[in-house]
Amino acid sequence: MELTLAIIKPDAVARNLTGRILAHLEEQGFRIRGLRMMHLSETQAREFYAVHRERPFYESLVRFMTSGPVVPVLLERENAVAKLREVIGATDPAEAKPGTIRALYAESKERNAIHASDAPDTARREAAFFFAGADVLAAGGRELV
Ligand code: 3AN
Repeated sequence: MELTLAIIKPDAVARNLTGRILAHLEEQGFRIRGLRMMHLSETQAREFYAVHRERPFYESLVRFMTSGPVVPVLLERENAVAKLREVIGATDPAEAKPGTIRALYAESKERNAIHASDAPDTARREAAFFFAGADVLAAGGRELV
């Protein structure tokens, strides 16, 4: 079993899609092992997306990710990292395969409903960014990092 991190982004939370997206993830075989709702500070958003700080969309991305509440979700499944990337679909909803979360719910490349860790080492770092200790109901109560 593997853990990965999803974040339901401000566009999807504002449009009342949180429950539908969580149900979609559960239907795809993920177990929810941690769940929060929070409003990211600018500092947190900048740190979380630091890998993109040289990209032209960085400032806009930080503004968007701090524009309203988000729902970080710790998910467990076999092959969770790769499977979640498949289930969310391409960054640009116009290119996302039919039936993926972004094809169903994303509005644009930026307002694209959900984040998912892109590799196992990123997943460990991103999961630890939001979840620690008693917040983690991972199988057998095992440590996250
Ligand atoms: P993904 O979320 O599919 O892993 P990344 O890591 O390339 O995509 O980008 C992180 C986030 O930055 C995206 N989820 C999206 O919100 C935003 N983003 C990426 N590319 C663009 C773009 N060309 N224009 C605006 N926002 C973008």
